Amino acid sequence: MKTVFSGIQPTGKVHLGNLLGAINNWVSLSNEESKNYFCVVDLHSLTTHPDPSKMQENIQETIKVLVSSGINQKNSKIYIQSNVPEHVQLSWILSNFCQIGELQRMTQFKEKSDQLGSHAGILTYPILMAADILIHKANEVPVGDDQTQHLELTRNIVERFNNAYTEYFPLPEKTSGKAGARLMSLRHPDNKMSKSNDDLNGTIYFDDSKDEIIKKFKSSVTDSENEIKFDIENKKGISNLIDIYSTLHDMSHEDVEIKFKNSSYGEFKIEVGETVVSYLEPLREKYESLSDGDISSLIRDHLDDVKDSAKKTMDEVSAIVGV
Ligand code: AQP
Repeated sequence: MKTVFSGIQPTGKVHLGNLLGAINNWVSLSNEESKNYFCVVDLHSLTTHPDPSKMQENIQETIKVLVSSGINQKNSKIYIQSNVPEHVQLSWILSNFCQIGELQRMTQFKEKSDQLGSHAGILTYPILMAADILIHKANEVPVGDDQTQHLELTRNIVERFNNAYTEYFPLPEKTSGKAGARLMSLRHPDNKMSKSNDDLNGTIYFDDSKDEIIKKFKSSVTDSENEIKFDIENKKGISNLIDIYSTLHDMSHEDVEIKFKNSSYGEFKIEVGETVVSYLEPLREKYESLSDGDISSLIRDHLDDVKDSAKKTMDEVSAIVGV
């Protein structure tokens, strides 16, 4: 049976990119024959120096969204990274199988160190991510396209560790949804949609109201033509809208182009906005029905299994490396 791991940072409100690029895929996998670990990676989020007074609220809110999205909890564990210290222990061991040059070449390191200053946490973050995946010996990692490089690095670490000792860790594979793997900002379609975008109008948050969503789509940046055509090089804005619409209607880009052949950009933007409103509505209703008590008891219920799995790996790895 395959083991799946994926994580999300509690750095702010969950957005449409997180949902279509990652969480929807988690929901599908949770209905398959697999053992799944979905983790709120609070230790990762420290790399951006978040406000400590907001941390617990963000963690609760993120877990509530995961539950509301419909993850099947029969075979899935949802937990908080810092509750399982084995992640950090394993990260230290794995750091001995990773080159400094590799870390410096990571696109996210270059981008984030420009924004935040290049502290060691931003550099070594991908090693902690490798430990997140390997602490449960996961072989499948459903993440958005922005994580491709980090997954490759994890695979390099696995190969080096296994060559040095014994074939212990599986080689994890990345899986992404067909579309929606990289949603772009509605205002700045060169940049990915993100929790921490400066321009809040570029991001659709899970709890945006209907009016806010329609307004954001109406003011989305497109181009000076009026042809609804998927062209990621020359028409980034409209391609992003086609991607969102096609993902939510399970249609190909070509079928979306045909359907809206005679529509204006303005009409199409409203259609995409309404599609997103209908998609988010049940999620928000479920979210509002959950209490903080529901989330606390879920965390308690899931934690024992997670700790057992992490401890088993850490005991075995300790024996392999001789500590
Ligand atoms: N725009 C996106 N399109 C598709 N997938 C995305 N993901 C993030 N943004 C997009 C995927 O969501 C999962 C959780 O991401 P994360 O919160 O751990 O980290 P992130 O990639 O740094 O997300 P944000 O929202 O952009 O946060 P900030 O602003 O804090 O950096 C991952 O699988 C990611 O691929």
